[in-house]
Amino acid sequence: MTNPLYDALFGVHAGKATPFLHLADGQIVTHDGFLRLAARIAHVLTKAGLQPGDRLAAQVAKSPDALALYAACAQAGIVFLPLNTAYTVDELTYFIENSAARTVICDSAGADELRPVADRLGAQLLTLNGDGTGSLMDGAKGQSETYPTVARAADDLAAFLYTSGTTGRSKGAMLTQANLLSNARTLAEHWRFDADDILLHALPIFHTHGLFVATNVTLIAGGAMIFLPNFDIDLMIEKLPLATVMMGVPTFYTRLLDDDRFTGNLVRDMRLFISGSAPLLAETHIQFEARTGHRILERYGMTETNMNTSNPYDGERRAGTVGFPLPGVDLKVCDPKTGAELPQGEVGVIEVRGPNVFKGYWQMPEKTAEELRPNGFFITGDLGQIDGDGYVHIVGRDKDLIISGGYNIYPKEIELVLDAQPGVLESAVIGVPHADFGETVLGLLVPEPGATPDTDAIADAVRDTLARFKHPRKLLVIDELPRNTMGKVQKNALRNRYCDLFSDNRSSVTQ
Ligand code: MCA
Ligand code: AMP
Repeated sequence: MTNPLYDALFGVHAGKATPFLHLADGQIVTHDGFLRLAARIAHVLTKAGLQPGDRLAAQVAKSPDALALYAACAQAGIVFLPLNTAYTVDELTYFIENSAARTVICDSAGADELRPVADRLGAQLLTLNGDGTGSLMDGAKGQSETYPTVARAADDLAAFLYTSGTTGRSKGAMLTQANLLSNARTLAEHWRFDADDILLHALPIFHTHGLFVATNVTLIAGGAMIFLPNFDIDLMIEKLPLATVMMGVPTFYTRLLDDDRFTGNLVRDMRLFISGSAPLLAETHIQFEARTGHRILERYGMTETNMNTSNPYDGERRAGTVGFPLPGVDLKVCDPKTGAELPQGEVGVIEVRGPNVFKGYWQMPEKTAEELRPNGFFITGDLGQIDGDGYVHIVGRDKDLIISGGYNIYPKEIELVLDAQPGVLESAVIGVPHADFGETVLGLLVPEPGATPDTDAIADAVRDTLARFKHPRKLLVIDELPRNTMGKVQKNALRNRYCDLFSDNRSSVTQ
């Protein structure tokens, strides 16, 4: 009996004293040391009563222990549910309840607030802090460093990642072992990863990009990572000369280009820079090449699908495009209304099919049916076009989504909070260009007749409910929302009206 994901990513490294994680302070965690750490954690989880197939929700700081928790879940057959560290208790409550997570792991600082929620929902609470303290690691101290890997089938669930929806309700995307493994294999081969690679890892590990793309690809190739807690420009400049590959969201690249210490000489030993999660401006691509001689390789993916397309490793990495469908991925551009495939060159909704495409949304068969066709094609909601050479261009979105610094924000979720505030008749939330984050959130409020909404009080209410990165950077009170003849709010008109609000002023980042 085997566990395909654990065996290929982790088990294969048993006994290897080679470096896996290079930490910011210079400490090294070897491949074998990492596996032993994961085994000890797996024992704690099993002794706590977790069974294969149970969900474990984790809102923890990025650390080797947090990554080992992922490996431990894979080894014990537990479904890993990583959560953004910015989520509020309100948001966490939904995820814990919806997933029926049996165990919740959080930072000690948040434990008092979360414990009543966990108790009410019948989940046990353990703590894990960024410095390796907390009840999870206390429990792991005396445990055996080997753990009998639980057998899993390729179609068994490995992880849930929540993705917000246009209705404002988050959906748990169910990812199987085969989804993660097939994509890791394809990407490692496509991007030529090997055991000599050292990936500079400054992304969070609660999303596909940092966890599955960066980490799984490095693991499957047997390489190492310079594992930084977050994106800190000074640390990036210090560590870049030691790396061979970097993965980042476009904000990483624009922030590096804004720093004079970032030069071609600094990255002379680098072999590859990869960008994704949000559109990389052609201008950034060009400036980056002029500064370093490297052409950034842009790829395109989603939580539900892992990675779908990539620019070529050897061929032309074309600025403003996301390259070609990956081997094994079918991609077509379809009429948004009929679903019929459109002729090459026309703009339509991108649909994808392949071993990378998820199993569906947890306990939401109707939502799954709306987006996943019976023939296996997933309707991405991204608008695209395929050029004469076969390169895929993302030209817009058929879904109401804002991407800020690589984080997805669904306006509906914020509008629901704004609409409920005193004096607000209705609201519209839009994304407007922002020099640092690509896009940022603008909230537009229409007052009830005779009312004057208190924008400070409204900002406080948003702060209590939603994660920081979703907060509107500005709230404006306007007379009315523009609507079309069907009564639908014309967000494009609003986006055009407010497009210059933040575009060239980095100091307007804060509210
Ligand atoms: C931080 N803040 C943000 C964001 N990040 N606000 C909006 N959007 C954000 N992305 C808040 C902070 O809480 C802070 O609030 C203020 O904005 C300024 O923070 P700053 O220090 O400038 O930000 P930072 O901490 O340096 O973070 C920026 C970042 C980070 C490095 C770009 O957001 C990041 O690591 N993004 C990567 C996200 C990612 O991994 N996405 C992949 C999703 P205050 O001023 O109140 O303190 S997976 C995916 O999309 C698919 C599958 C794919 O294709 O990969
Ligand atoms: P998520 O739901 O967090 O998985 O985000 C997926 C979305 O990010 C996609 O549907 C796209 O809209 C966007 N995205 C990811 N990579 C790219 C890219 N390279 N260019 C443009 N948009 C991207």
